[in-house]
Amino acid sequence: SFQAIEFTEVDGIGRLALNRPDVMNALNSVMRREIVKAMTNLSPTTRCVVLTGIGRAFCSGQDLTDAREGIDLEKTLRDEYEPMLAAISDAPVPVISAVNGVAAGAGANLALAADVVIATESASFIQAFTRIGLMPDAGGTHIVPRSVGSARAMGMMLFADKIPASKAADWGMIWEAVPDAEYEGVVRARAAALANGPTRAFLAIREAVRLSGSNNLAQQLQLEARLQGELGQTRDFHEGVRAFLEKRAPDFTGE
Ligand code: T3D
Repeated sequence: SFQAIEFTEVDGIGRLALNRPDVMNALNSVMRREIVKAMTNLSPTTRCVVLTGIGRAFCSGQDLTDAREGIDLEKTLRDEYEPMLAAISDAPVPVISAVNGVAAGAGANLALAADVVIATESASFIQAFTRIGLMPDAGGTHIVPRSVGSARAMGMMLFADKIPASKAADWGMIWEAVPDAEYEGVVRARAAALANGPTRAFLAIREAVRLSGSNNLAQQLQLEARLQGELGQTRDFHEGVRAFLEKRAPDFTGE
């Protein structure tokens, strides 16, 4: 069992909850290692993971009580942050970040590493790094300019402004901001949709969308042909077509 996270699974939906609520779920070494451990030991029945926070915050970023003068930030990023981010962004199943409250510093960028981000309207995102004399890390300088453009990325990173969830959604940094009263239900429905969906198609979409940033159109068309060729051999594709023709809901199994 875990100290700094909680992991549970119900109906194919894994729930990875950051669990240091007294410090707004600040990231320490134990939490980073446990995220990797949970994500690399998913059971074969898990078909979607929801990454969220316990208490009033999603995650406040690096635990600043661990960040004393002389700390080797490069080593921490390479040895602990990179594997953590890879565990989320290259997960074998789709990952939803369910942002229940403030997501600051590396906590914001951890949330953004998921396939889809759903936030409650009272949540917010803060590229807090310059407040302590650092630049954004944890993948933020890659993902944020691609989703919101460089003008907004630069503004939020230089000024470390708090971006409310609804603005983050308007800007295309996240998928949706949901009124607090509806948030739990929306997260549950979206997670169920992914857990009961064509997993391999979801992972192919992730790969293609990610590579679109560096491929030209001809390369992307080749990639689509290859990935779609693979999906055309899957049980879920055959089931999807059969279900359509039989006018019933498909029963996707992820195979
Ligand atoms: O080290 C490396 O390897 C480099 C990597 C760096 C990556 C980074 O993430 S750098 C950025 C680090 N994060 C921050 O700078 C954010 C710090 N936190 C805040 O700005 C605020 O706490 C929040 C905006 C997140 C929330 O504000 P608020 O007013 O709602 O809550 P609060 O009162 O500030 O926090 C509640 C408690 O959590 C408080 O403790 P207390 O007073 O009740 O004993 C606070 O100290 C603690 N806390 C919040 N964030 C952190 C933290 N403790 C340790 N580390 C934190 N990051």
